[in-house]
Amino acid sequence: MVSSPRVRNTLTLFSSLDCVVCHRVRLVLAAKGVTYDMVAVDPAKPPDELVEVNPYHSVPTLVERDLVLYSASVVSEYLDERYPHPPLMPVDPLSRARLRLSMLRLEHDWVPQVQAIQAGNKTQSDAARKKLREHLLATLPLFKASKFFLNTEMSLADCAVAPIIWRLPQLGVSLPKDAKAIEDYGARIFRSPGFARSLTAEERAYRDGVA
Ligand SMILES: N[C@@H](CCC(=O)N[C@@H](CS)C(=O)NCC(=O)O)C(=O)O
Repeated sequence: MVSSPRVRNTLTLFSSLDCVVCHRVRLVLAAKGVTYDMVAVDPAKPPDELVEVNPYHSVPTLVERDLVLYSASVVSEYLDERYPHPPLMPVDPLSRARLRLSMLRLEHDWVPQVQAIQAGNKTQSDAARKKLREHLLATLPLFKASKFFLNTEMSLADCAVAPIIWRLPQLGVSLPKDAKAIEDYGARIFRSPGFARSLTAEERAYRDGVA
């Protein structure tokens, strides 16, 4: 949860107000109930304080005293270890490896489509919309198979998947009726108090009144 500006937290998150990757980290923080200060960043104009600490100037970037972390996967895994409750990774190596691989696939295959829809020209965004829809439909059996993504409990993978599902109406990606399992999955996550806390006002507006 983002705290009042007068209270200085030990954690500072440089985050865009509507980026799917930043939302992933905000959801981890919210699921853990961790308070932090958020510095809102326009990725096209990174502020000097971010440029000084992150060679890639990218968001999300987490700062905790002398520690500076970037890349959503690095930040998310650190937060899960630093704040162990509730755990957002299973304990057995096989399940952990599966979830890590699924998050990698998401970063490589899904996130670029989201970003292309938001930033590309019409041809690029139409092609990205089609690809994202194909990825989602190819993954339908996984959404049907368990309550959360590849797991019985909420995990870091859900923190990566749910921000994408949340954005589908805004991205103009519509799914067929037989893909209802994807919207049902989203609804389960969107109902959690952590999800509502993870949203910026800009993101809340994508599905007004839902979280
Ligand atoms: N691989 C990075 C990608 C994050 C990302 O794409 N961030 C965008 C904003 S949505 C950004 O900071 N772009 C500006 C830049 O990379 O210079 C991560 O996981 O954190």
